[in-house]
Parts: sequence; C-alpha cells; structure tokens
Amino acid sequence: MVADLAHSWLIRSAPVAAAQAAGRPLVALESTIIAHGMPYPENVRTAREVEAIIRDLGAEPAIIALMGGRIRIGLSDDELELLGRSDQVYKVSRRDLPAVLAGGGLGATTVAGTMICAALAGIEVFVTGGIGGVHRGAQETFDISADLQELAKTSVAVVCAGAKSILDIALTLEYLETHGVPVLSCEQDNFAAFYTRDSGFRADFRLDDAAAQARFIRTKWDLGLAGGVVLSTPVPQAAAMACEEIDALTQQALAEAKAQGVTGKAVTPFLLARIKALTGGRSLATNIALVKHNAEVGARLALALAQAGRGAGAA
Ligand code: PSU
Ligand code: MN
Repeated sequence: MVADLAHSWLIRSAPVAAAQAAGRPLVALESTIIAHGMPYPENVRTAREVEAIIRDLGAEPAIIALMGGRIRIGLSDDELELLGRSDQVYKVSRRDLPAVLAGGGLGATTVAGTMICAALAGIEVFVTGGIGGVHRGAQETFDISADLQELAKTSVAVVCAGAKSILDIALTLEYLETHGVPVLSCEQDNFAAFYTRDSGFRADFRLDDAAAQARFIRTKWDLGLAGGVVLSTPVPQAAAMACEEIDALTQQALAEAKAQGVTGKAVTPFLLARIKALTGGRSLATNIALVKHNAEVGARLALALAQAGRGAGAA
C-alpha cells in the first residue's frame, strides 16, 4: 500500500513516539526557519525555547527535517544543533522531497514540506513563523510559494503570524480563497503581517477561542473537505515593528534582490537576511517573539483538537 510505503520513510524520536502512543497532542515545527530563516545560534536557541513552550502547555513538539535518507519527526539536541549549524542544508518543499530523501542529504522542510511530513505522521497542527505566499511582482516572475498549493490539498492546520510582509498579501489571500483554504484569525479581525500586527486585510473568520478553532477545523475535515486551515495570530504588541519602517526596508531589500538576480527558493531567505541586517537585528527579535507566540496558540489548538469530538453531534 502507498501509505505503508510512505510510512517506511518516517522515523519518530522517542519522545514523539511515546506521546503518540499515549494519545498526547503533537505540534509539528518546521526546520527551514531554523536552517535558512534565522542565523546560528539564535535559530537553535529559539527552536529549543519553542519546544519548551509547547511542552509546558501539555503538548509534544516535533521538529521535522530530513536526515540520512529518512523523514525525522522530532530531533534530539545534537540533531537540532547539526541542522542549525550546517551550511549544507537543502531547503525542501514538495518538489525537493524525493531528491533529498533518495540522496540521503540534510534537508530543512518549508511550510509545504513540513505539512506533507506532518500529515504522514498523523500530526494535525503545525506552528511556523509566516507562511509563504504570492510574491510582489508575481505577474512577471510567477513566484508563488508552493506553500499555498500545499494548503489547498494537505489537511494540517498551520498556525502563523500571517504571511511575510515581503509578499503581496492581497494576492496571497485571493489565492487561498480560490483554493478553498479558510483563513482564521485570533486576537484581531485582520490577517496578521508577520513583523507587524495588521496586514490591512480581514481574515475570513475570527475565532479567538481554541475550542472554537478546533470545532471549525474538525467540521471541515469531518465533511471530507481535505486541505489545510491557516490560523493567523499577530506578533505581540511589544515586539511588533513599525509599519513604515518595515515597508521601506522591504522595498529596499526587494530592489537589491532584483539587482542581484536572486530568484527561486533563494528569494525568501535573501529578503529575511537583508531585512535583519538593515534593522540591525531588530527584525530577528521580532521574528523570534512571533514564533514563540504562535507556539502558544498552536499548543492550545492541538489540545483543543484532541478534545473535540467528531461528527455533528459533537458540536
Ligand atoms: N517563516 C519564517 N521564516 C522562514 C519561512 C517562513 O519566519 O524562513 C520559510 C518557510 O519555510 C516557508 C518558506 O515555507 O520560508 C517559503 O519559501 P518560498 O517563498 O521560497 O516558498
Ligand atoms: Mn518562491
């Protein structure tokens, strides 16, 4: 069977296997944010702090990455260190999974790659920083993150602080609507904007309470409506950046990317690194704060989903 074959590629860490056996809720974490989204050692430190936040709330974290020709669900401290330090890590989206698994290299999974692996491992909730989306100027470059197609078909709830401000948020939301991906927001009506709280665009549905979010998601999946759900929550006020500042710096970083001919999967890491340099590291502090906050929201959602019954009678 295809499913059994796929499962033969998975290796769960001992804590993840124990949590699943005990029926404790799991929260998947991506590794591209570790390997390509943040510098060492902040990346590894942040990953450990995010894991602790999730554990303290009663769920089990599972960092997902590719190592030694297997999909690893949960990493040891040494494995996390290797991923965070190495400059030989592939950025793995749907397209790249077979190449890196078959080749046995070190792979960091993007939102799309992590969703695929989380679904295979039976994990329903996944916490990231910001999802990929439709890039500004996509009408010329065709640069639309594979994250959006994955959200259209793979049934995992993705908790994020919106889409990165380097993107065209309006087009990203249009794309998600076209593909039937619900965008939920908690703590505010509008979709979040990663470094800043407000994208200026309304999310589809505001659900502040984890139990209500879980009911929404269960209902979608009960109905056989396969595909992901985006749950946006804004960066905490104290860590948010000023809109005008981030807008100006984003314009500058985008112009530099264009001038230097940066394309394809290098675009997002380039822009994040440039914005970090241009803000003297302040954007990294914001990035860390928003991921930690997302981890809290994700852990609460995982607990609520574990409690939420299935079927119409459960509501
Ligand atoms: N959010 C972050 N940092 C990141 C990313 C998201 O805070 O590094 C990564 C995610 O892995 C996302 C990817 O899937 O950027 C999108 O890349 P692209 O635009 O090339 O699809
Ligand atoms: Mn892209």
